[in-house]
Amino acid sequence: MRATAKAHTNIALIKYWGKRDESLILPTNNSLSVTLDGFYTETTVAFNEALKQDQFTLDGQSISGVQYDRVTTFLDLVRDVAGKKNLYAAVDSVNKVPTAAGFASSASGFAALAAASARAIGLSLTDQELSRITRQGSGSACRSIYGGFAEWEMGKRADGSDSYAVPIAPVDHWDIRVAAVVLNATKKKVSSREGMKRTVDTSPFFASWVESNPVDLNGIKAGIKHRDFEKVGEIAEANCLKMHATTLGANPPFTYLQDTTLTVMQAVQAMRANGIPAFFTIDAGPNVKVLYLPENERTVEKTLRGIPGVTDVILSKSGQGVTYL
Ligand code: 2P0
Repeated sequence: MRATAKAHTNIALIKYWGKRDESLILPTNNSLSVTLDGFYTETTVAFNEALKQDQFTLDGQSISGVQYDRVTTFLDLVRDVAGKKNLYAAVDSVNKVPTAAGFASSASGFAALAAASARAIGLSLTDQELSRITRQGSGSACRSIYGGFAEWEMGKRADGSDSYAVPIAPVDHWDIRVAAVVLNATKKKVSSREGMKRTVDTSPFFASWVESNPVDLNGIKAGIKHRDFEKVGEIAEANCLKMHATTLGANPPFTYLQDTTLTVMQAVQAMRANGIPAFFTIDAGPNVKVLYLPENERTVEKTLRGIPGVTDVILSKSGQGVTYL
């Protein structure tokens, strides 16, 4: 009745931006990511008949409120699948995702929680089944089940049974690197959940965002297959810019890009002009992630550290999928 799982966070190269069903967490487009070895969550789940409710500690602190509610709502789902309605759990999570780096810890967090809780309650799930359940904790988490590159297939069905991630290429297929650029920036005002919703509901650019997705997706999959870094980088950077463009058309309009974000974007493009292949991608926040190849690591790190407003640069390789400890 007890299991421990480790899951890494991931960075989307083709972004998930928009839901067609908010409670089941069903997206309006496929997305594709690379799992990162530098950032992870380890979670132990112990179901215990003596417990009257779930307990949740994160980095040794007892958690209540919205974060606790998201965990218990997710465990209800696992209990439901296992047919063990009133069996509560003690959940103990340790997060190795520095919040300053601007990665959503919800991806590694829900992937580790899903894997540990499913195993602890005695469910034996395929990766696809695990990914489908994980999706209902947090959308991007469903891609963290796999190492290397993974694609979340949006699915068509209203019940979400065909919406889960699948592996695209394992971690040893291609050694591409990601630098997380930490910026001197202000806290974001619009959460990704709220930002996504506002964009879907009000942005006239949203329809074209969805429409242009299959071309980006097919192009990047071909690029990954042939280890074509320029192609993958160009598509990832353009896809990220399209996502951010949708927010400017929302009502009320908003953007996650800050002045320091733009400075880093321009520095990355200047590196390219100087012959160093490097490309940026940005999630629902001000921080920038830079894609590069191992042979350029020193130059890329040095250049990024020299940009005004950059407070840290954290380098990562691509990482493994879920493991059990
Ligand atoms: C992604 N993001 O594909 C995109 C790119 C942000 C920008 O997934 O509501 O925390 O839990 O499904 O997964 C952030 O949203 O949202 C996200 P929910 P999530 O990585």
